[in-house]
Amino acid sequence: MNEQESRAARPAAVADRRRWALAGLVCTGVGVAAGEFVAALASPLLSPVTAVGQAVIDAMPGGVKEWAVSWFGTADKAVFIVSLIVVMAGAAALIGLLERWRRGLGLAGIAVFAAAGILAVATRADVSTAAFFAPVVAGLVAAAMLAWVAGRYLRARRGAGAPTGTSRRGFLQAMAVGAVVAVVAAGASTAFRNAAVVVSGLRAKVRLPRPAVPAPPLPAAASLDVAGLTPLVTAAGDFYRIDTALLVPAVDSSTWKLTVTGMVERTVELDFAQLLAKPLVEHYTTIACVSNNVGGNLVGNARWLGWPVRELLAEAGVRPGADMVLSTSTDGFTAGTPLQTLTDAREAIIAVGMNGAPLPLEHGFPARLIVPGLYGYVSATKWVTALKVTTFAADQGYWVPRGWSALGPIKTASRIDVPRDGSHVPSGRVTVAGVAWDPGAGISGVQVQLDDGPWQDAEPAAAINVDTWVQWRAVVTAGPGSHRVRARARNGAGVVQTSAIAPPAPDGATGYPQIGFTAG
Ligand SMILES: Nc1nc2c(c(=O)[nH]1)N[C@H]1C(S)=C(S)[C@@H](COP(=O)(O)O)O[C@H]1N2
Ligand SMILES: [Mo]
Repeated sequence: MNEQESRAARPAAVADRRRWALAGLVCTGVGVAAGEFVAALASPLLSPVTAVGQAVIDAMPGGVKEWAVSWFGTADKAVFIVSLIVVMAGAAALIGLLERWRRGLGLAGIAVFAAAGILAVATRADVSTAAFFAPVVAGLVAAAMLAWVAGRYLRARRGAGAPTGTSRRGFLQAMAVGAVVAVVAAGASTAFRNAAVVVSGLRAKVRLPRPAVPAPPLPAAASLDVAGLTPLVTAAGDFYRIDTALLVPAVDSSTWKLTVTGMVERTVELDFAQLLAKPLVEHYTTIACVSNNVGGNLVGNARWLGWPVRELLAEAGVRPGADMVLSTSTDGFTAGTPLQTLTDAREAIIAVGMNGAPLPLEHGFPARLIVPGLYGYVSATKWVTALKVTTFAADQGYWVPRGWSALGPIKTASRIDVPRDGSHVPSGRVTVAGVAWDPGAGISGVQVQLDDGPWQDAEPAAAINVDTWVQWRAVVTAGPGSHRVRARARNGAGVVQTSAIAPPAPDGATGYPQIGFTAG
């Protein structure tokens, strides 16, 4: 190498290093933005980057925090966030340089980044498991992009000596596109998360009124003491969630309105404060999803607080000829509910409370419908904003043109929770327990069958009311070996659930639930 070459090589090496640093920055940035976006979808109140920041703050010795406050005063948070971004950007550029130095080393750096994200997320309270995907997605996206960019760059350099002309332009274009993608994804997740934070703040301020008609206290005899049995009342955090919303709608309760239109004497409009001021009833109702398989867990029981739909419809004055109410959510979901189920004696309500708290965002804050006896897809509209009194001939709910039945009464069903399917238990007397439901009709009995033996009566617990599931238990005698247990419920009208096996579509699965276990 002569004088001239080495002088030319030095700036080329600097430019090369700069490019690798830029690649590290952009690839990591795209990964982090992708992770933020996934987190916003999965768990709107969780931001992995914020979690990392929070973890750093939590880990800081008190002295450092005081020093920061004394130096920066109320700007300490802003200073901290800027420092965090600078440090992260530095680390990201370093990742690019590491990759330049030794292929794979930058990828290892990304893995360290992702691991830090996972640790930070894990330290946050009440985080859904889905939130753990975010740092993983961030790491995979960043690593894939860096590997791709590095591969292309090296190939271009090998082909054309130093990357000049088209290959350099291509590289810069890729970096520009990556930067735009990162900014858009980060912006979208931030905007969405801010909305969720604002609405969560509104929700936290809601003071639910005392019910005009409280639910009677739970009968002590309604809960059986069997380990592994589904709790009588499902905690909001354990309640199944089904909806078509990609992002949990963040509905501002201060501007929310419910309007009643269609075949009515007068249009009625109700805001959240007016709804809370109505005489509210409290009622335990078990709701179920039509997609629930036999033995599945898309069913839950909660204490709902709300205003009877029949009262609202009476204010509007339903005109003759109507037979359906089409409810619409902010996200465009609709459900077609038979008018009669909203006007008869059952507690069909515009619910604002779930187990004593305002509805969680995921379950329809600020208001949703709950109609005892109907599958959710034809009745339980979350984030509900409009009721249109209409006819089945004129309108269809969201799932009907997609192949599901226009009418969706919940079918008599039972589930075996204990023993767990596939478990091993001591032989002899084996406790079998589960839940059974037929909202509207109630449950009058449950039977179980061990292998091909006779059906024997189980002991149902006391019912809360006809709209909720009941727990039940039985004792079977099982010798050593493998066994099968089936169950069947009898509803309040004396009708036993059908043994005919049917899939969920178009109007709900049927068949006896069955589990297998070994004894010995
Ligand atoms: N806005 C809206 N409401 C909806 C749905 C939906 O997709 N969007 N799904 C319905 C279905 S299919 C069911 S089973 C219930 C589930 O209510 P949960 O998520 O509170 O358990 O909500 C109903 N309400
Ligand atoms: Mo559903």
